[in-house]
Amino acid sequence: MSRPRIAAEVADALAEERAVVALESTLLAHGLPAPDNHSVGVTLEETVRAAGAVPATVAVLDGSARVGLSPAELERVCAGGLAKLSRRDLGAAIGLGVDGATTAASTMTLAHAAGIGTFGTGGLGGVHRGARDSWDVSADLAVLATTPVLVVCSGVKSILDIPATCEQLETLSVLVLGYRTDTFPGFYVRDSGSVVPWRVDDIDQVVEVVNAHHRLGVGSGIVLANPVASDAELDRRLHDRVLAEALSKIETHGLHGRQVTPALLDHFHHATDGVSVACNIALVKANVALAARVAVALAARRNRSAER
Ligand code: PSU
Ligand code: MN
Repeated sequence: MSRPRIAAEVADALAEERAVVALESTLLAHGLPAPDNHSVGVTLEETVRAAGAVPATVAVLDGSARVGLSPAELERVCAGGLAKLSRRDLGAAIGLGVDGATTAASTMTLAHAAGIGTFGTGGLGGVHRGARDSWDVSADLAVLATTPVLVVCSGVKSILDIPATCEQLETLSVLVLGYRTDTFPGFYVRDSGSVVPWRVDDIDQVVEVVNAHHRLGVGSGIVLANPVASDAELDRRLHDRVLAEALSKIETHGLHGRQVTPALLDHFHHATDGVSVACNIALVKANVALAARVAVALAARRNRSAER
């Protein structure tokens, strides 16, 4: 992979081994309604800075892979009309000179190419319900298998098949850590019912585990699963009812493939009167804040080891 174009501020921080956090653009361009998406994009960058790290929002603009955006570029990402780019799409978007928003898969790819090891986002893609017939499994999982990046997220949405997603993460050797939790978070809800293989309770433990994983050269990614705060979680009964409605709507309308997720999310937004959007925004901010604290602690550890 040719090196992406790295913003000067990000390049300086990397050269000085300071903390950098990668942020994705698909969650802004396709995961949140406008105009909230732009204010969320700005807030996420501010959240990273407030913790003492440098934000690097990733996107493809005019056929150039960017790691770190100017304010005008961030606005462009949120203005609509961008393609959704998974890792396989990067070459096409670059070769054809178009704009696109990066998913977790392509953000991890470009972050790793730039030398960034920490990424904060909302939720990962995973195994869809009915994947046994549709084969719909997000490339996020395959990329995590081969990209040694730490992803801080709130698990995967309950519109997916969460137990199957957890099985796949195990198959692909992706290390999953529950941050102060024993259960895998289900995005809008703290507890999906699936368990995490490992629990960590503070940043020092995260740093020890991340460094040990990378030193061994396992080569895969790490998921730090951070449940949404209790006061921002969707009410369980509301969640279960809206999910059931959404799933039956998909069935009645015979939707499949890439139509499924937007339709499910749209139903959540309307049927919860925007509460699901507020929940989404709360959890992504918390994940990005945690990612920044981890990145700062990892950088401090690197610098301490270098001094010895
Ligand atoms: N899950 C969310 N919000 C999102 C996404 C997933 O709760 O915005 C986005 C992320 O960019 C993720 C992508 O990487 O969707 C997965 O898409 P697919 O299933 O098409 O691989
Ligand atoms: Mn898919």
